[in-house]
Amino acid sequence: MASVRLLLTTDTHLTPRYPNRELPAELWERIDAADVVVHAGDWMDPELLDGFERRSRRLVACWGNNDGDDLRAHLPETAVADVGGLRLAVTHETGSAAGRERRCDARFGPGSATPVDVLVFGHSHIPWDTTTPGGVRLLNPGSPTERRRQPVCTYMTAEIRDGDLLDVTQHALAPGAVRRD
Ligand SMILES: [Mn+2]
Repeated sequence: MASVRLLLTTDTHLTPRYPNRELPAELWERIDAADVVVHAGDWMDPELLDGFERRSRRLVACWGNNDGDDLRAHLPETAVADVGGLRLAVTHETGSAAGRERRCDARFGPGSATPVDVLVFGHSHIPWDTTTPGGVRLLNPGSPTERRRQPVCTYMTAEIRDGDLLDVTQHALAPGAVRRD
């Protein structure tokens, strides 16, 4: 059966405020290798979306609270797609960690208006991987450029085989791989 390689990222925060910041080469290599690329918003630089669209075989993406009108004109607040037999949603914000699973079940769980198997989100820059009581896998890949209080910058890969989400892996970027200023 077909397998689908996923690259998950969010909160790339490329902004003129940090003119030397760029997306780590390792992440571009993962984007090139993926069947489906997911970005959960806060791109900030519209040119980065152009780059993702050029280099991704398939892109599933949304805008974040720091994205301007140009990005919002090209992306939804929440994207939903069928990927490898799974229903996948991507949205930027899910609120605070407390109560996240309950809120995500209400929005995306069984019986909701938009039931999905997997929800990719961002905003906190804190990696997250849990499954709600309703069975929705919640994944925040963390930021590849702006780690804030986390020890390292991160992204995630996963694979869908026979309709199952497998091999969900959080990758730490080496400090030298990230130009942050
Ligand atoms: Mn944000």
